[in-house]
Amino acid sequence: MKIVRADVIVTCPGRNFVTLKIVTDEGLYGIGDATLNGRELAVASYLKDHVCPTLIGRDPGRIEDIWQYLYKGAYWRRGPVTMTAIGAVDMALWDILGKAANLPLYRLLGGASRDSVMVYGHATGRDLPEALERYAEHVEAGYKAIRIQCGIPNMGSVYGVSKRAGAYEPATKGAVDEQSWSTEKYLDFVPKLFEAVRERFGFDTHLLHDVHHRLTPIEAARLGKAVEPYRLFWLEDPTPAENQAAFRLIREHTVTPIAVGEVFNSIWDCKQLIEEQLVDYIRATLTHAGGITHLRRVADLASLYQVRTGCHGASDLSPVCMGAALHFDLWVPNFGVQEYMGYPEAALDVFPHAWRFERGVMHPGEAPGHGVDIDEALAARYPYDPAWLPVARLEDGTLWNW
Ligand code: GCO
Ligand code: MG
Repeated sequence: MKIVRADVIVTCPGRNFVTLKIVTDEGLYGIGDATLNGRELAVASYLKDHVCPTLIGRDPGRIEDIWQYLYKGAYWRRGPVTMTAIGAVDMALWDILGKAANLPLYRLLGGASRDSVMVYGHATGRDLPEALERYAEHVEAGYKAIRIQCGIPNMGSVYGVSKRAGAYEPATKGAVDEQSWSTEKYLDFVPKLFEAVRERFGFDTHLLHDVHHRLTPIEAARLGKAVEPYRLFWLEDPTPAENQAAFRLIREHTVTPIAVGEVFNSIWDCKQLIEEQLVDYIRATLTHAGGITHLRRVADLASLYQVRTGCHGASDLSPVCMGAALHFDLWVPNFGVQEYMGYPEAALDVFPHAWRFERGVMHPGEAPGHGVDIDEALAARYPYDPAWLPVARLEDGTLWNW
């Protein structure tokens, strides 16, 4: 079998997605997600201009060799744009392999390690009563794990909370959304939020929260310690993780479990965090961390240190990534949880999929490959629509971590 075409499809069915389609001389094709939120066209160009031409004529079954070729052959290693492009190629090649073998991807990886995949949903409110209402809806829908984010009193806007009611989407059209941040107000309020959740719903659901890189290590340590009575499943991205050693400080002070890594793109970003057991869950996912071939290496390293996976699954990762991730999750021995935010209706139509959600768990389905396709005619009806991720500033105007 030979690769005869590789096309990049950019579409905006409710939000922007970049998809790579690799076609073989035998008519089989595979697709991969190449969406890097807010920087979509950089990856589209990287693929179109620098990767697709080099794929033509190759044997799509040589997945490892193609991965190494794209990683080492670029000379310029790692980085989100390169690794997202490699991730898309890798996902598409595994899809082709599954179709050629007539097997669902999870079976190629080694078969199911569990019956279904536990996912966590987002309960988000502009204030405490609204956040608790959303939490109640998730409990009703059968979620076993729920992330809570809430507007902070006297703070204009905060990560994870939409200004309007309805689904949260960080990227905005037109001007960049500039949000303001006060660590003091946040740290004062957030323990009360968790207390209210446990008071109303007890301890039957796993409770998660995303700090979104906003605290310094010692502030994160203080928060982790303060919220220990509420027994969080995880506290996510409590501080930026470029400096992996910074997490030692958090670990010295608290037993609240820590999840990190949605912005990571390679094993090198989390090597120290894993080897020193500074985190409990690794959030890297297929699209941004080099596909199945690479994420499998990350998960295997993590398993040596009892670190579990918690793949990023925001709606800016396409339904293609969701499908492939569910196969990965069904197989990976050291699975923790999978994020699932849901998708706009139009996106679900553009990407016909075998995966399904039922009462807090998901399954990738039994279709050969990863089980997600793209309706190209429909995709063409939703042209690219530029959108920006927000930035955050301290109340005095200093640029902060969004
Ligand atoms: C999460 C993430 C997302 C990111 C988004 C950026 O935990 O789901 O923090 O909401 O902000 O993926 O594009
Ligand atoms: Mg996050």
